[in-house]
Amino acid sequence: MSPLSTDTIQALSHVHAKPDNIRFQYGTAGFRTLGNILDSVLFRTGILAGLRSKKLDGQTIGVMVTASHNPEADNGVKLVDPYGEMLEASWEIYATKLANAPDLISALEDVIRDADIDLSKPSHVVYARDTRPSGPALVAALEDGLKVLNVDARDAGVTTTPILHYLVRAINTKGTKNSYGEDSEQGYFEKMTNAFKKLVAGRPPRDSLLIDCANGVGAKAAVELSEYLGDSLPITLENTDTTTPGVLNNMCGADFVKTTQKLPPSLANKLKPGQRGCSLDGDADRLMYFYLDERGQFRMLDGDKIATLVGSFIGELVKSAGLEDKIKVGSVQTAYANGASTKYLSERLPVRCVSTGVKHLHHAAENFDVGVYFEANGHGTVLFSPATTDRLREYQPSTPAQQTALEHLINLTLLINQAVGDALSDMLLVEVVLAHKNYTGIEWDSLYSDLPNRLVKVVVADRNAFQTEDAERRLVRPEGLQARIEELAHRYEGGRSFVRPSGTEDVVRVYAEAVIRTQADELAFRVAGLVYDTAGGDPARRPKEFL
Ligand code: NG1
Ligand code: ZN
Repeated sequence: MSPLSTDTIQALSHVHAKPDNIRFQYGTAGFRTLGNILDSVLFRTGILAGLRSKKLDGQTIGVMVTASHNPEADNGVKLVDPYGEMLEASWEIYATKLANAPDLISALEDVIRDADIDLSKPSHVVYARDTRPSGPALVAALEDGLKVLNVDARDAGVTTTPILHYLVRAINTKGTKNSYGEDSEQGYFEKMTNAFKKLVAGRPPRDSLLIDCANGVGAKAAVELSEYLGDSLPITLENTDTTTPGVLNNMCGADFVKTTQKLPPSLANKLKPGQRGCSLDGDADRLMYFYLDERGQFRMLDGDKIATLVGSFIGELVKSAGLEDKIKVGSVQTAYANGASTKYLSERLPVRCVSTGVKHLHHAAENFDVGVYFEANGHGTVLFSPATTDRLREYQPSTPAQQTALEHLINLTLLINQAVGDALSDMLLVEVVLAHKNYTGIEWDSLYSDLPNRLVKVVVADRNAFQTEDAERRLVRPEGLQARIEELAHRYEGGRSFVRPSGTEDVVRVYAEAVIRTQADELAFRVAGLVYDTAGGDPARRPKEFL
């Protein structure tokens, strides 16, 4: 085992000094906070990525520098494991430990010992960043970290989170039976658009889809995508400004649409009634659809609507292919899924509820032959198990109709980015289903009616005082609070409310839904008030709506 080059580490960790009095935490989305305090974290994450690759015998690890849908001044970093999945949970602890260590060298020695890492192994890392202004400096700090272990590193430049995940998986599966595709952006776009073109071949031409790119990196990817799509799907790109300071995710993008349940003002005179529109988030892994109805009212088609559309379509294809006894399609949601979507899906597929966070959804989806998972906020994908992919490849259909359905299923395995939720791939998937069903947004929306709902944030002294069970649907701490929430929820028709601490922000989130809009709002604010009071908030700062 070659020793650590402690002199280099000392020198560089001096350059990338850790700020005092800040505690960093590798959470569900990696490290995420203000971009201007992350320099030391990026340097240390570079070293960690090298160690992770050595631990995995030199397989390529991904590093993505992004703060997704968060404000432009924020930034973050997360590691991607070899098949494009999230970093293994036990390593999140190492990440946090290294980021906070006063003595980096001794912390590194601990990690190396604890994880039993052989430093003489090779290490490979591929990294990318979104369009945030703090990105270049943070990438430079990351590169210094990568130098410490002489990592063989590849800069994937400015690209989307899902493309980085795709690259990681493509690099690590190159030349194997499970080869995921060419390890380049071109490979990504060709794979996806070739499958899309086959899936929509012979369908009537679609009217133009308007894409809100959140003024982020999705704009760059969408421009490229449109070239590969040619006339197979007409698209119009909006909010593509990646250079004006302050515009990223500002009053636009998937998170704005989901949290405000409104059309981004910049699209007001652009989206025609009945036209399909969609919003990406700042790193293009979330997708929200919407349209304006005949009265000009905004109608949102969120992750739940996508899950129901896609889940039932794939279920039908499996049936048409004559494979329903061999391939079980299931769906995974979180407690944030609209109750109406859960009802709709449960009548068609097995549905599981898991804790918030992509890794929980992803793992649960792996337990189905085909697992459809989407968070209500528009992050999700579909996983085909390796056995299912083999089965599709080997299956001999007995009728032309079965043959057609089989080909569609195989093309879906190529269209869908199975490494991670991918707004562009999900968007093409939605477009395929709409083309097959000959649906506009209106028909899609009419499959079921969302229960009105409201999500509220509450700032409390210590969010760790809130502990949950049953996939976060019930609070076990603070004691007694759950019973009071239920007591409130029972007063409203279709009332449901739950409370959990956020994994990405220092807040507690309150969700409520009910049959009537005003009641959903009232329930949310009453529960929020309850949380605020129970958690000992300062009465002077108790938000007015809670009263
Ligand atoms: P937290 O902050 O733990 O609620 C948020 C989203 C998650 C997930 C993560 C990662 C909601 C209510 N929560 O988590 O769904 O996307 O961010 O980005 O949307
Ligand atoms: Zn994102």
